[in-house]
Amino acid sequence: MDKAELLKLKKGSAAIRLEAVKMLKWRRYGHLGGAMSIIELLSVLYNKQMKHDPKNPKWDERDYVVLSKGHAGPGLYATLAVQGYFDKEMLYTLNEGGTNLPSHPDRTKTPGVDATTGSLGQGTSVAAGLAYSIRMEKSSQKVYLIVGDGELNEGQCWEAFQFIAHNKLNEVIVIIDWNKKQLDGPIEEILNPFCIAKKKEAFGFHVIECDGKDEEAISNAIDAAKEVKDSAVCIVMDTIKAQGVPYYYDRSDSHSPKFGGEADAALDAVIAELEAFIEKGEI
Ligand SMILES: Cc1ncc(C[n+]2csc(CCOP(=O)(O)OP(=O)(O)O)c2C)c(N)n1
Ligand SMILES: [Mg+2]
Repeated sequence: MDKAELLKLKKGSAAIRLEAVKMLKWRRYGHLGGAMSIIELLSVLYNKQMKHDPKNPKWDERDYVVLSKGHAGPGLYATLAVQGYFDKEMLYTLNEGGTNLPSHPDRTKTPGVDATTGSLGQGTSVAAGLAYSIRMEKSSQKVYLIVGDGELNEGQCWEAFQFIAHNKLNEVIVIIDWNKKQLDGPIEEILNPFCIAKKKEAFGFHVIECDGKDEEAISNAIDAAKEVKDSAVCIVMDTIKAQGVPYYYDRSDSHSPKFGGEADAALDAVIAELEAFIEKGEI
């Protein structure tokens, strides 16, 4: 990837993170940790890898994102606003009564949202069904299924994965956000999923591992996933919960903090840094 393209993707990540952090700080609470760990992925998907059209969200040939870890909705909303699916001002209705931006995505409310998610596990079956219909229609569309590592505790995920693998449904690229934490602690302590990559391999997937902090690595992993023709494919993406907001890296409330005081100061520092990078950042 050349430097100009990488800079575009990094500024794309910064623009999404900026809007998401500003929105969550304004709301005074929300799912920061899991939204932040997929920002680089969302930048790569919407700025480079996906076929989509913000002016025509229902375009027949679009690729689909299924955000199965639906609590990361604010990350997706910030992405869609930056892309122009709707005005950025709408971000400041997050979670309000009657909003089109409920905390978890709803396909009947938000332009650009193709799957209603939030009950963990269910998005994996939705994505399997979408991929199967793409296969039946002989379409070239793709489904990008984003699953949390804690979410893997849901048995439904493994039922859907088995279906995807059995049918060699590479129309869906399964992406696991391996941020090593779930709601109330490290995944290994709450309910250990053991080695996710080995487990996915045992389930019949071609597994690609990548650094989820690095846009180039993510994009290369997706390129490699698109080349897999004879089996299901899964990317295990190594990330940090609350990625890009270091104040939360070691805090136990990183999943869904309440803001104010010291936390606001930390968010303000991140906002200032992101704004400066977007304006005149180099790599
Ligand atoms: C079926 C179901 N059970 C419980 C919850 C509550 N819940 C929301 S997020 C979460 C933890 C998810 O962890 P992980 O998938 O690792 O998310 P991330 O670290 O990416 O935020 C839980 C238990 C839920 N949304 N759905
Ligand atoms: Mg997690």
